[in-house]
Amino acid sequence: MIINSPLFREVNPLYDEDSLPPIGLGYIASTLEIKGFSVKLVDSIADSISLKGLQNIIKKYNPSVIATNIFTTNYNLVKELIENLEDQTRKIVIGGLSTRTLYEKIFLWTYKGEIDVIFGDGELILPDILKRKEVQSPNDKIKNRRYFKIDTLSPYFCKDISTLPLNRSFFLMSLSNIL
Ligand code: B12
Repeated sequence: MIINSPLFREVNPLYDEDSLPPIGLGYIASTLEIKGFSVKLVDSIADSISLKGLQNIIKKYNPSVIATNIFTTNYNLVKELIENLEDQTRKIVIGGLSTRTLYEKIFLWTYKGEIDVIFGDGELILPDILKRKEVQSPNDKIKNRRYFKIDTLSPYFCKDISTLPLNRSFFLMSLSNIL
């Protein structure tokens, strides 16, 4: 399950900005799908899903892996979501540009299971991480926490985004399809 993380705890009726599709998460979902993984993209922003709503969706689908973005602005919400997961054996992957500065804090989350943090392009490394066949060593690690930096030297760096698959139907999912 790939999650565009919520910005608010509750549904905020005053938040009326148009949402744009999370294109980076779409690239990740598309590559995983092509590699044979069963993928669901849950967009908490487009579908105005509260933290509680998201917890219910996770419970319903019971995914073995949760991959979510994180922003400096919703760090505490994502931390709360992950730390309070009932099943703490799921693999968690956290990505997004702010992970470069947040990863050491994420390493300290009380979640009992594995957490991998990825800074930079996620679509090429994630399938290998899920198959446990990464060809790049973590840039940092402690116990069951690892941090990968995908920079221009990484084998997982996407040199030309135009050559990568993007299945836009991932963006059409609305709440009625999820619940
Ligand atoms: C376009 C854009 C938006 C658009 C569309 C966002 C969207 N839904 O995708 C809008 C205007 C809606 C937006 C909103 C916000 N944005 Co914005 N946005 C951008 C911008 C300009 C480009 C992002 C983009 O599309 N890149 C191209 C795609 C292909 O790459 P990508 O998204 O980075 O994703 C790749 C990697 O980062 C990585 N990755 C990303 N997420 C994940 C998750 C996992 C699990 C993994 C493994 C990897 C991974 O893999 C992806 C594929 O390679 C960036 C700045 C930038 N130059 O990148 C800021 C930026 C990402 N946004 C930022 C922020 C803060 C926000 C908001 C939280 C602001 C707010 N308070 O409302 C919201 C979040 C809304 C949301 N969750 O959708 C910050 C994030 C840094 C931070 N402070 O945490 C940035 C870096 C701008 C900045 N410098 O402040 N944003």
